[in-house]
Amino acid sequence: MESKKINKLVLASTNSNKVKEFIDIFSKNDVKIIPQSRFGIDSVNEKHITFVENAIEKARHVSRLTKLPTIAEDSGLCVDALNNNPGIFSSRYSSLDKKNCSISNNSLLIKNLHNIENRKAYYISIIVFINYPNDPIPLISEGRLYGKIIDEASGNNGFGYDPHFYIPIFGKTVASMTNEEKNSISHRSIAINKLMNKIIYG
Ligand code: ITT
Repeated sequence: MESKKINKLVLASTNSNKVKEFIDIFSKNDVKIIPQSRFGIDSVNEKHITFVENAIEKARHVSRLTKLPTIAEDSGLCVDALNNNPGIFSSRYSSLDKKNCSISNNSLLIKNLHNIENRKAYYISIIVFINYPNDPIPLISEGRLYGKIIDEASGNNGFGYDPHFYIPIFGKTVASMTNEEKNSISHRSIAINKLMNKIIYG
């Protein structure tokens, strides 16, 4: 099978925590990640109703401005008892105008789960790769991490919902994991590894 060598990729994301995880995970594949901030590009409105459409929109926006092949991710927390919410609204759960208010997002999540026994949830990451803005065949990959939501925050690592997201097989929250532990099981690393296979061998 013929394989393609890639050593750099532009990442359409303005979330510095996410960017760091992408840099770490891709470095294992010897790929350097160049975030959109390096080109002074602002974020685009996430106006769609699916993760995949939002991810494509982010990638197109950055590829249009950089004229380079680009990857983007739309991710979120899907909670069983909340009809898979916050889902695509994960970064704006407590306020539609503000992204990444982790403290208020987490308080709202715990409030909405008050007296609810079913705490099953998963993180989902959808990553797309496009060669150029109007690429009709984006490569798309998905990763999930299953766990449950706990009321009491625990751990100082990670970001977003990590202090309340408990992974039974690890016996701790994602925020209590080291970066290496999180990257060994995360939705993001699963999606990135699948995407790398598609880019290299697809
Ligand atoms: P970009 O669009 O610029 O990449 P963003 O943070 O807005 O940044 P998303 O729209 O994909 O990205 O929203 C993802 C949100 O889902 C994120 O802000 C967290 O609230 C949550 N989330 C996703 N992955 C997570 C993780 O690994 N740990 C904690 N929370 C996560």
